[in-house]
Amino acid sequence: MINKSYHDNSIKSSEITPKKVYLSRRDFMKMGVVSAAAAFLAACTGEVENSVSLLTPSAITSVDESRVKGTMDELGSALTPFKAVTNYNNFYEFSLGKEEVANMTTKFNPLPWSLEVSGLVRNPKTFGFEDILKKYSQEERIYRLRCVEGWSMVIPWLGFPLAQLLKEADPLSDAKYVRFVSVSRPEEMPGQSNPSFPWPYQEGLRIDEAMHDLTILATGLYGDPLPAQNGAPIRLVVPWKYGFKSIKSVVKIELVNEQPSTLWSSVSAEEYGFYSNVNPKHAHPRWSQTSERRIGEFSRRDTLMFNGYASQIAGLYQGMDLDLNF
Ligand SMILES: Nc1nc2c(c(=O)[nH]1)N[C@H]1C(S)=C(S)[C@@H](COP(=O)(O)O)O[C@H]1N2
Ligand SMILES: [Mo]
Repeated sequence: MINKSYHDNSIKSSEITPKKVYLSRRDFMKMGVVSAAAAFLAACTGEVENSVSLLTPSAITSVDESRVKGTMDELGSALTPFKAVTNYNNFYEFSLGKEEVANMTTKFNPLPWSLEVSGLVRNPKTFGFEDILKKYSQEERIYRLRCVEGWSMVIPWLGFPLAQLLKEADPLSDAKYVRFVSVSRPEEMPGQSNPSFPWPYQEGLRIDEAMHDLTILATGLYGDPLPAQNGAPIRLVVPWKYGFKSIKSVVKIELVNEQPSTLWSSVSAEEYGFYSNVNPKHAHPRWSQTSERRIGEFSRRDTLMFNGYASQIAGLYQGMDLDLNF
């Protein structure tokens, strides 16, 4: 039985002008300033200093947004305000209520953290989170995030290409897929007591998708360490796929030979396929995917094929029937 509230896009009245997401006219002016220089900056993925501090991620409640004032994604969209990015979250390990997740993370202390890279590789390794920050320099990536429910955000992540980690692990030739597993801490994550889900959260990518330069492991957003509600201390971000593929709080990355099972496919295979590429032409069985609500905007906008990243990733799916492989 599928509870209808799971990934349900029915618009609650509270969502139409969510209090925490509402932007004042002044904010709009601030975020929406179109300057050629800012557009150019956003089009590049700039290296930032490798100095992400090891603060307890959940302690961060605000950032200096002036640093990114006027910054846009490469399509000219403003960044979603920090407040919305960190107070409107899907993170079912904590709660099914998006506006409640942030407040449910008080018991979650991500550090110390270890990330295991194992399976069909020549160099299996378990990293401490600090090792990862030291080893891989963090760069800023401004990506659109499109939830399968029909809303989206533009988020300035800090992170590094997953490919760097995978190359170091040195996959064997029979490694065809990558399996990701989230942390299991029921004593810190109240939602993991919900028996409707096969915990821990799991995801998967084909190895060429995982090696693509757009695929990153994120360790921060808005220039600061990741808040707990966004998947502290390290999470996957795959911007051309529906948001649920971007698994949070990852503890294990395993190279495997067979297509891994995923949490959402095991809940409802006909609704949440393995690929889950953003595709306005492939409807969810219960709703259309042709448009989306950008958080902070008043009218809906068209959903773009592969979430606007088609020119960069379409080669991955040449010759594939995207309706069969949804
Ligand atoms: N472990 C885990 N990862 C997860 C989820 C989750 O519930 N648990 N939700 C997914 C969904 S549905 C979305 S839309 C994004 C939301 O990421 P954000 O809260 O950082 O915007 O995280 C994804 N990763
Ligand atoms: Mo989502």
